Amino acid sequence: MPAQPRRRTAQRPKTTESPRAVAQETRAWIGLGANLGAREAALRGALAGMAALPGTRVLRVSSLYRSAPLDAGGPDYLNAVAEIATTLPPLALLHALQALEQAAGRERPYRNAPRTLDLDILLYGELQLATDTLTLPHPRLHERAFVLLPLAELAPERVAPEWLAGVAGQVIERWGAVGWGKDAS
Ligand code: A4P
Ligand code: MG
Repeated sequence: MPAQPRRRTAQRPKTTESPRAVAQETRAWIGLGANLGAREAALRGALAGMAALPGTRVLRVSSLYRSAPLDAGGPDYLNAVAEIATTLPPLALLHALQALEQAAGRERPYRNAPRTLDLDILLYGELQLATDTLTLPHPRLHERAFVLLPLAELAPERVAPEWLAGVAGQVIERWGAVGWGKDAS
């Protein structure tokens, strides 16, 4: 019987790296608010801070909105929403956002106290979660014009028309662009 030609097995490309799982990016929407100090600068600083988080990109930012504090006291708020893509898991993202709040001088003397910076995770993909430290979607998302209007600019499919109708009585003013990223002058 004639000798069979030896079959060559395909060579794997040589690599010095070990195989690694590629972390999946999740789209998330972050609510930004400030009603103490240099409010616009704090929001711009927070956007830069988020863009510098590991595995995180700031994709889009809504307009700025100005409104009186809802269920709270103090000066008027400036609010906006940022759409991010991140490989950080939800709790790591929350802790990273809280570190940015601290760096902006956030103090928590009492609930809903005026603040130099508030960063809330409004939506983390489609995730639904209810733990002591993190609730997703954000539990008061649907009740607030200062969240729904900027969120509807970026992700109208995530904002039910009846929620918008429910906040139609809340006085809020579109204040302009945040002036961050390509919109910065
Ligand atoms: N927490 C649970 N779920 C989340 C989430 N999805 N994102 C926990 C962020 N945090 C979440 O938050 C208290 C705790 O909520 C955190 O420790 C976290 O484990 P906080 O920021 O420390 O305290 P807070 O600000 O008193 O609570 P929160 O939930 O941020 O307050 P709200 O309900 O957002 O209300 N009026 C206007 N016009 N604009 C505003 O931005 N903001 C508030 C604050 C009231 N009125 C306002 C505005
Ligand atoms: Mg908060």
